[in-house]
Amino acid sequence: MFENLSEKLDRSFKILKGEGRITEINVAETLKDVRKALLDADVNYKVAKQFTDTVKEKALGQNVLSAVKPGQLLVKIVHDELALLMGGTATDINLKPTPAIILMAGLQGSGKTTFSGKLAHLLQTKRGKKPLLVAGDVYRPAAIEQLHILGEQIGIPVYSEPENKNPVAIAQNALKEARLKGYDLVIVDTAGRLAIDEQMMEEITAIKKAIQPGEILFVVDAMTGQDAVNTAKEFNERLNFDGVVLTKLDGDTRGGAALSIRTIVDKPIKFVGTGEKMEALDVFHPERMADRILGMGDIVSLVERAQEQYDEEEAKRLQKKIAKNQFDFNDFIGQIQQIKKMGNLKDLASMIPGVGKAMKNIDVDENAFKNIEAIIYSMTPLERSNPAVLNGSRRQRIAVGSGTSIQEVNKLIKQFDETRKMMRMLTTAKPGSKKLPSLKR
Ligand SMILES: Nc1nc2c(ncn2[C@@H]2O[C@H](COP(=O)(O)OP(=O)(O)O)[C@@H](O)[C@H]2O)c(=O)[nH]1
Ligand SMILES: [Mg+2]
Repeated sequence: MFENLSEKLDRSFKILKGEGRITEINVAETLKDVRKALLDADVNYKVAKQFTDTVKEKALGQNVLSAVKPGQLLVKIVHDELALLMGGTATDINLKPTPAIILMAGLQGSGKTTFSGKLAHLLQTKRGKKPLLVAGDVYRPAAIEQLHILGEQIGIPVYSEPENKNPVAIAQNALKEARLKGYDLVIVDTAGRLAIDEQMMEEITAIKKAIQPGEILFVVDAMTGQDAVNTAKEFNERLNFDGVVLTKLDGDTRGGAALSIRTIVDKPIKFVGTGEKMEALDVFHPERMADRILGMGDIVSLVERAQEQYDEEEAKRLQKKIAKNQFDFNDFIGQIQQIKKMGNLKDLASMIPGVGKAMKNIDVDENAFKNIEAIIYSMTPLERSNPAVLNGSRRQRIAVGSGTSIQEVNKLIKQFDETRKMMRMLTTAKPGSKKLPSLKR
């Protein structure tokens, strides 16, 4: 995400690196490149011009301190302006009154249904809400089904009336149901068309009027670039929505939409979707996004996401097992699942400063775990908890069962043994003791 833009910005700052002072001439040169980088990233041209004008003004007004190089100073100014452009600080959603009502709006395929599920999941797990999802897309039976499947996955009930073709009535009925059964949050998914049309606008306006949502979120596919900005504008004129959700930021997007939407419609971006999984949702932080665009890496998000998935109790339990040399294949597969839960590996790695660029041309094999998992799943419970029993004939059986080869099975077991040994040394050794292996960095 944003790789193109950060690379280009990086290059334009290089022009300034050797310079001792920010002058009208060298800043103009650099900013011309910055503006071009923004335009290439699909940022609206007016927004790009306004942006570089502001940066220039600020840069020239600064006394360059001797400790700070002009290039660094300009990066800082650009960073702060980028964050401002995207809204400055994070904006929360309105969860009042009870039940709070959130209405989704957006074109077909923008990710409304997926996001409805993700948001319900997030608010249930993080904010202790009791949500009810409402299937308001009545035109395609598959749409109702899709929401039911998501609801099941995350354990959240879905209200639908497959025979009813009136989304306004369905939304009202859902609200009654929520009041009756004590749900404190109602998330209404709606239908979208492929392009903006009058009937769709009237329908969603009618739903808005009937249920008076405290929060209307406009969902938009970040990959649609400039079009995203135009659609946002039209929806905003009709609905006066409260916030924007940018989906598919995990894709090959140039990211310009994130930079322009805020300025054009003057509504905050509140969430970003970064994958198809229900966990792939981030609260939008303008500051952090600016860091990321400029290649500083989004360490804070990374740490938060990792912490969320990592259970401390589990860690303690594992540590004990390791110390007693009881770490087995069950624990091993548990660890693999933890890593997988954290989402797309490349995406995670790209949040680490410096790694984003290095990873650009490397394909992280998401299937790397597939064979390992297949092998472990082909083991009997006894074998998983007592790897020592894995003799030749057992290994042969596992290879056949998992569709791998005996070599692969042997390799995995060998690696497992070595990892186990290493972990044990690391957890049981006292600092300074001879048992501690020297780790070369
Ligand atoms: N990669 C990726 N795919 C997404 C994301 N959000 C939604 N999708 C996919 O985009 C497609 C359309 O999403 P859907 O929720 O059905 O859109 P709707 O028509 O607006 O309800 C589905 O295949 C989703 O799995 C996202 O953040 N990242
Ligand atoms: Mg849908």
